[in-house]
Amino acid sequence: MKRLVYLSLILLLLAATFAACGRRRAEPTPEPVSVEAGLPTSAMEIANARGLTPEDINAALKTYVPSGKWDDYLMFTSGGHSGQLIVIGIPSMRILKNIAVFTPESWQGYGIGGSESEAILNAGNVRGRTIRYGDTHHPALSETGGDYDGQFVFINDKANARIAVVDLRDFETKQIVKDPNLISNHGSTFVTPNTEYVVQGSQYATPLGWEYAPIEEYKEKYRGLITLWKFDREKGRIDVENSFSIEVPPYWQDLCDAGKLESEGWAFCNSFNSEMATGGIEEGNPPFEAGASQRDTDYLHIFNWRKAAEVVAAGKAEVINGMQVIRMPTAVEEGILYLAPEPKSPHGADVTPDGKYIVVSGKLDPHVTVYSFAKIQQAIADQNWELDEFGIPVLDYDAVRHAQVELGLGPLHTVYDDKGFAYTSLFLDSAVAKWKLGGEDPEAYQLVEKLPVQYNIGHITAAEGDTVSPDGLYVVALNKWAVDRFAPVGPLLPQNEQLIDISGDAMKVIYDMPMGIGEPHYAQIIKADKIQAWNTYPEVGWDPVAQAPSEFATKPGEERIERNGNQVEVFMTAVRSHFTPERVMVKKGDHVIWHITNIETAHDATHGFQLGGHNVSLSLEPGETATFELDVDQDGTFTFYCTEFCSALHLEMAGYLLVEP
Ligand code: CUK
Ligand code: CUA
Repeated sequence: MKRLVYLSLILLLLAATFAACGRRRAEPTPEPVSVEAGLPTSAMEIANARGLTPEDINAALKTYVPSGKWDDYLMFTSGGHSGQLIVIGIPSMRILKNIAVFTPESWQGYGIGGSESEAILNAGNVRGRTIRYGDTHHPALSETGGDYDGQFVFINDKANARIAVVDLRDFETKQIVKDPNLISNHGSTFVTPNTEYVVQGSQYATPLGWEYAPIEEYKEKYRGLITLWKFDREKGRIDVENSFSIEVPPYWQDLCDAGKLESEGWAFCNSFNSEMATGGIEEGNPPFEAGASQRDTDYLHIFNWRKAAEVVAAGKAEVINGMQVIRMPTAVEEGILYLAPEPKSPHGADVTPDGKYIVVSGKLDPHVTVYSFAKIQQAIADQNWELDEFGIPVLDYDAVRHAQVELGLGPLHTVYDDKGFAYTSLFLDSAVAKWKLGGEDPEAYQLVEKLPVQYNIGHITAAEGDTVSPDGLYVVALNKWAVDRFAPVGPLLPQNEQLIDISGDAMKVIYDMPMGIGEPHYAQIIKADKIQAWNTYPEVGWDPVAQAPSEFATKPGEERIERNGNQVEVFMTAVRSHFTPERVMVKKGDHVIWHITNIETAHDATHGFQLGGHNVSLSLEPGETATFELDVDQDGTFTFYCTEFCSALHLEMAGYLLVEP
């Protein structure tokens, strides 16, 4: 508290001095009160020398986290087409970790050279083809009672319709699942309020299982799917067998959100090609951008996922490519699927914290449209609908639309704070719009303020923003263009993540953070103290892939090399500053299974392992046992060494792999 008073005092002093400077330079600096002499003056000197304005100083004081102090929040941001997931501290905006998900990563030894984590990536291969890239869009933190619980985070790969599970005990990817009926997804991932399901929506329609069908058969054969991946929290894995999909029309579904509180049990997805345009600019057809924007409205998809789960349990789903799929007629008959018109080319669908309203933004409409869940339920009860050409009830627009607010050009995504305000990204305006949620009174929904951002904001995210109780304080603008914001680094520019202080009456940008790792789409921000990550693995000899003791754990003194025919098994330990054994002798043609246990128990005593010429890289965190397999098909003399500078004798932590001809 004392510190705060002290800081605000400096701030006030500086602000006052600056204001004074602007007018008349000669004015004397105000006498510092109960502050160690000299400090404000030297801070002033620094500020002057660096040309900082009072606003800059304000921003710096709000975001500076001194050495040894921790951030209040962690943001999990998608790495876009880097295929990764990035952890950033807030308010410092420092990158804490780049979690390897769909792409191999050398530092973490993820997905490389016959390792166990390579098997995780291989589970995401597509029809036998090795896939080593991804396009991550929407991270979703696991929830309990509609609140982030800090246990897991899920993320999708849009390019290949895959979902990954990351365990927040060690911040490592544990599982990748591939939807057998989709080749791309987008409205993913979103969790139901107790993480019963991880929701995945499709985007570009294809025949189920992406088998060939002429594009002329688009309406008959092409489909979208909403997949509900069942999550087994105990095992920390998606339970594919108990997962299922709901077949939907080929309307190009977009973003989804799960209902909560009042609307728990339901989920909502946009769509943006209800025209069912099929492209073909090269043949004189309207291009997709025009063809998919002809109509004034598209469709909000409204699902009853609880009902859907019951229908699957009752055996009314059809198994397609090994996945349970509720076909459209069943979905209609059972009251699982409804549509509602929504303004032109919508993008975001975001449920309010109380679960009572769904906010939809039309990319080509300057308004956000607010739907009332109660009105949706009433329209369903009244059968106030018409059928679309697939026989799906389209609820009456006027009956379900609750309010509309004009915000500006290109509204995309909406997040919420704790004071009844919503924040919507405006892509074309390059701005964040803050507006008032009006509850039951449609007239009370009003635009409050617009803040320019740099530039072309896509998603926006808020502290604890997708929970039933957002925190306020911060939102982050995830901007697509950075043009003039940072020193030039060649034609490929980083994206710009801007931290915005929303604690006061007026929004303020207080930090620009270049994201030079990939394009962030969505991000979620969780209170840092909700995450109980391990410092070291629970016991020496731990298998992080199984999250259980490893059967290949090797104790000091039990290191050995066993030969069985041409199969050689190495049981190695790593400790500061040696591997045991240091010489591994094999013969050309051997198959080597190599286990290494880091027997350290000290916090941060990580060893790395790289073997020249063999595409092998491991990270061995304290307690970890890792395994890789190797076909030794070249004779020669090879070296391996520890890649973490773990001690003064780290360079000596090395060894030889000798392969006899
Ligand atoms: S999308 Cu990228 S800005 Cu995939 Cu959520 Cu809207
Ligand atoms: Cu172990 Cu360097």
